[in-house]
Amino acid sequence: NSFWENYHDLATLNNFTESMVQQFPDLVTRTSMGFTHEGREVFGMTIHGSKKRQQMEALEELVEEVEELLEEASSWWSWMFDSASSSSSSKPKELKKPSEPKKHPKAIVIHGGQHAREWIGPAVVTYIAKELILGYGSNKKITRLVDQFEFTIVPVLNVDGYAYTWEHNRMWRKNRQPTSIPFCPGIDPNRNWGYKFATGGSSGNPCSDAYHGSEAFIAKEPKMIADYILKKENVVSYIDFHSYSQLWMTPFGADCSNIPKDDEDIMEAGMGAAKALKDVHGKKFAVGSVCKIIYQASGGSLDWTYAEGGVKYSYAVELRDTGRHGFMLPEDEIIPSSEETLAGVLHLANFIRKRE
Ligand code: 0X9
Ligand code: ZN
Repeated sequence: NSFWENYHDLATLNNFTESMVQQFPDLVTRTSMGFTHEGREVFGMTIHGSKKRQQMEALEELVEEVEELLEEASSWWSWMFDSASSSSSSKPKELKKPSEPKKHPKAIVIHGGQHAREWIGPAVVTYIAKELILGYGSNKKITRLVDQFEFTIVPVLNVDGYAYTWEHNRMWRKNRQPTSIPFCPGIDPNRNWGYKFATGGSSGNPCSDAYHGSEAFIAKEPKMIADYILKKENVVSYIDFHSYSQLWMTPFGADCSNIPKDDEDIMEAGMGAAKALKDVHGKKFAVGSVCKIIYQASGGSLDWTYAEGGVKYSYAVELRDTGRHGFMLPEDEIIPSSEETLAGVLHLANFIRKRE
């Protein structure tokens, strides 16, 4: 756990991903999400119950069936010799083939670091990955979820911005793509997604921290996640981790009068997650649509993932705190923040498992 006593630079987070893959090759694969403007590669970990374990389960099923069959055979045997009983005796069943591990499990996509200075996001997200990986096979609830869902976890999405906060300016938020104004680089990735792009709550001024970019999906970071989700087809949940404010947010951000048709389920799952989170260290997270509980923001991630990406349980979460330290959340809050957020995520996944 000492890894989560500090924040880490990009190289260290990439090493973390790599070492998870090396240590647990049956469970974790490294996924390349794509490349940024400055040429950095964005990595994810894809975590899914190992084929080995699923095959073991299939084998156990088979053994059970053989045992049943043997029992049946022995009753046939006695029927043949006792010859008195009724004619309705059943024929032995055909042996079913063991069920194959599912080829297209439902997927859950989670990332931190869309905004560069929000360091708690990547820290929490790596912690969640670690818990899913180490809990697999030892923790019953986690094992069940990791067998059922394929988790794709991307610690840092906006890697160029993140590197910039470590090397030049701790308070940098946007990516590092050039704009029409040479001394004002950077697009806000979370204003550049393609649903109701630039329709309010974003800026056309390249010098603004909420600059939406010259067109939708011109920023590499939202584009690579959107492409990944479209290609997967079976993503049931998406969580975009930000800080700060302690909010568990639902669609939409672009328009307060636009209510998702799945609002009831999305809210129920979100409130359950916030409750599970609060039960860990008592932190309160408000639940509601982006537009209603913080402000109008178009071109945000979860609007697109919900409306265009087909991801029913789409959320954006603002982690700790409520403003005392803001983006500079002290390192000794990484572990408690991670523990509570993990509880929220596990609740959400379990809700989806039971409901969908
Ligand atoms: O303004 C934002 O992009 C987010 N707040 S932050 O302080 N982390 O910058 C909230 C955005 C809400 N989420 C989406 N619209 N996806
Ligand atoms: Zn943010």
